[in-house]
Amino acid sequence: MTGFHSVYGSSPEGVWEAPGRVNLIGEHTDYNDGFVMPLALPQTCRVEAARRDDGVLRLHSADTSGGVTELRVDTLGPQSPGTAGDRGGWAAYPAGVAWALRAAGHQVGGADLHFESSVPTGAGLSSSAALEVATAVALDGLYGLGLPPHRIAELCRRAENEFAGVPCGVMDQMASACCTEGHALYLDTRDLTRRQVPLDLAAKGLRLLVVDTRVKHALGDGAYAERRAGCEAAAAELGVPSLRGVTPGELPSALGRLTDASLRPLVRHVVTENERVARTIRLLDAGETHAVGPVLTEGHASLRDDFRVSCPELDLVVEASNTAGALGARMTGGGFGGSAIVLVREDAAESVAKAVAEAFAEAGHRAPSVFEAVPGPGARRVTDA
Ligand code: GAF
Repeated sequence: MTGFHSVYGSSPEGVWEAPGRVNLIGEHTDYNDGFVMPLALPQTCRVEAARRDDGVLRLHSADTSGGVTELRVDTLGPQSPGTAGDRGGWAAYPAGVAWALRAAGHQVGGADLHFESSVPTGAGLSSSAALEVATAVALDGLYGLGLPPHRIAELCRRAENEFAGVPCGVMDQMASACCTEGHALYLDTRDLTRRQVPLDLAAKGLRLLVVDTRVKHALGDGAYAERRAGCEAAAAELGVPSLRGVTPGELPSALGRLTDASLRPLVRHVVTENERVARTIRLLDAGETHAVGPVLTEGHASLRDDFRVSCPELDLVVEASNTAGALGARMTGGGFGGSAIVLVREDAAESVAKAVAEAFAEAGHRAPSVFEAVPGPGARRVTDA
């Protein structure tokens, strides 16, 4: 018996899946119209779903206690009390997606949805985006909307911003909806132009490790929003629509023009990070994947020292990995906890992972969880039932 059947007493019409992600490079650039390069993880949010004709949306997750959340789709709204739009709990994400689809004029009615996710939560691996995108592709399938993946991503981002109240950029939803197996997604977040970049690490004798520090992060808290507001204030003072409008060559003069000194490191990070994405794509196109390592480490230093979104555990992953012979490492995602990625030669993967675990034990930190990231596919229908 499927989870859906045991909750709702009937069979689902279909099963859909959407992955979590890690971002190779391009951090805190997406809300500055910049460049990012995420890849989809094998861990996914899976949803079994069936259409309902009475306008009722029922939501159930195997990963949380609390039973079934029941809502009417025609009463959903970011501000309506008593709906999931009260911003409490996981159900705000799928409910927000139903709201965003309807707000965009798509004919979406009721549904029964049962979720089960293998994407760790609070680990900076986009469990929320996976939940949103899984909901969107399921509703798209149930109601025959035929939306393209990038449109799914945009609507999911709207749900997260306006319904769940998290001021994120579009990277995570685009990664979950648009990534393809064996590739990183090189994305210009200003106009969503993108390219699938082959990333066959094994063929190069390399591995990409994900180290989840198990320090929980929450994007909803003030620090992410503060960084975003700082970037917007700097862009306004510099007279550009976003920090994307500042080129590396213009950086020194831009920094000099900012009257609020606390904004300078934010600008420096965003401008240099966009340049690191450009360098990374050049290296990957030239087949020099191993040379991406130092770019990752440089990006980490910028996130730690200029953007100030790292934490001691993430810094320790980077330091211990590099000391043990990794090619490079950096925090990935929003920061303030969560995960780091480590690029390593295959024959050093085990010793590097061991060195990180030992460094954590010595520092008195909880043991991290380490796994390998192999670029997986984006959101998809898995089966009819
Ligand atoms: C989080 C956000 F959701 C993304 O939009 C992005 O800003 C990222 O942090 C930082 O690059 O994952």
